[in-house]
Amino acid sequence: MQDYFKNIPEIKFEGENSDNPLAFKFYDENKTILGKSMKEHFRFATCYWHTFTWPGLDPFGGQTFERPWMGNADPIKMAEQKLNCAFDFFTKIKTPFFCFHDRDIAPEGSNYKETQKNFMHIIDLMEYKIEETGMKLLWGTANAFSHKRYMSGASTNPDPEVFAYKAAQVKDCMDATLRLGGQNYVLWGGREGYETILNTDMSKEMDNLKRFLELVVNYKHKIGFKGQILIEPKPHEPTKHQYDFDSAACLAFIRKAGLEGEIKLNIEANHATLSGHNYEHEIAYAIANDALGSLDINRGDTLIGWDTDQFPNNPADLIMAFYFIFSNGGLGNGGLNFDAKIRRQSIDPEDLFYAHIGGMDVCAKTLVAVEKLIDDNVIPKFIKDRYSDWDGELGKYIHNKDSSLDSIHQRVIDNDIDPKTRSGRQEYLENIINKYL
Ligand code: XUL
Ligand code: CO
Repeated sequence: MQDYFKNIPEIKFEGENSDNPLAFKFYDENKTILGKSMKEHFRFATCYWHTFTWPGLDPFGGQTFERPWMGNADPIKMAEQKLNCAFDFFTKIKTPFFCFHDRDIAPEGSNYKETQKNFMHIIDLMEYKIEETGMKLLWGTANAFSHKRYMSGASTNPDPEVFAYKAAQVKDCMDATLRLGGQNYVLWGGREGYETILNTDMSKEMDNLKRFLELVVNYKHKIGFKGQILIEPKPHEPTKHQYDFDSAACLAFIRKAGLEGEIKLNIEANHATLSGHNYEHEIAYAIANDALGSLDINRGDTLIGWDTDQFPNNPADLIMAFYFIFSNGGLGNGGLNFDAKIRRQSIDPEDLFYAHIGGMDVCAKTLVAVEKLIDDNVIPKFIKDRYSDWDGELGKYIHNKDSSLDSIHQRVIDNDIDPKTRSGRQEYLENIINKYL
């Protein structure tokens, strides 16, 4: 049953000079860096959907992967086999965590009751697997976007029955996440948006989405789930206008719903770039608003305008993102989930390992650079100095609650204030960053 990965050994750290493609060159899980082991810092997770469920389709072609659990046999048997192979993979690649959608792990039945039965059957087996292997669940989530019932939205559907169906799904998935010791619960609004305003009541949809989030938060407290509830920004794809566009849009929504402090963000690299930002912007924005929950790590392709979900492969893309995270207390309850898929031509079992090894090594390499960046204190000091006048008399005066637009106006005149321009030193700073890469 677990034969699919039988030719792959447990992946070990062999160091930079190793030529073994099935070994880590930089990710040494026990290496201490910035006061903690790499394993504790990253909290890597393998994702079930891209790694075990996605069959290799693209818009022009079907399945390219021939996994034993993707055959035509009994769907429950297939799900069981997938579970066994997934845990075999987890224990060999040694990501301490994994993540799943309800529909990744178990098939839909002919009605909701049967779907629930299928799901609970796999959750029972998964609970046993977790005990046996010591793997941990970083987060669970419900897939409320693939089935055609969700084509016009899930909690933002014009039909309340669709809202109710999603609510049922999320309740089961939150219960399962709690039972499996999951540390977070994620809501990605895959179809929470719209295609055309011609058929859309945006204010009603946003109101229903708000109601949905309230129900989730209330239920979290009811069942005593101590993990974080996270929403995952993405600007478009599948819908044209998604309500959870980017960190800023999500935070505005969370605040309007009065759920600040209750919901944080799961930020994904490729979603950031699709929204016209980069990963570090989205992360820094979340940190500045005390809303960083967890990260989906991957990369897009600058020549392709959709969510290619590739594995990260360049420390230059990650260094500032990691700098913000690790100089602000790290990932906490969150982790780094590889929401990334191998290319559809990478059809062999080894390819799944090469991808994860590469991703984990790139993160490790970047963290080593970030440690030096933090220790050398050149860039942090530059930024601090750049704003240091705010600690001076004028800066304090502006923030004094007794100051006003007209009193500041008076100061400009009285003190003959005439600001001198100062260089932002971008190229100088870019050269410094290059030193660490
Ligand atoms: C889709 C995406 C999802 C979420 C979980 O782009 O990122 O896989 O991470 O639903
Ligand atoms: Co994601």
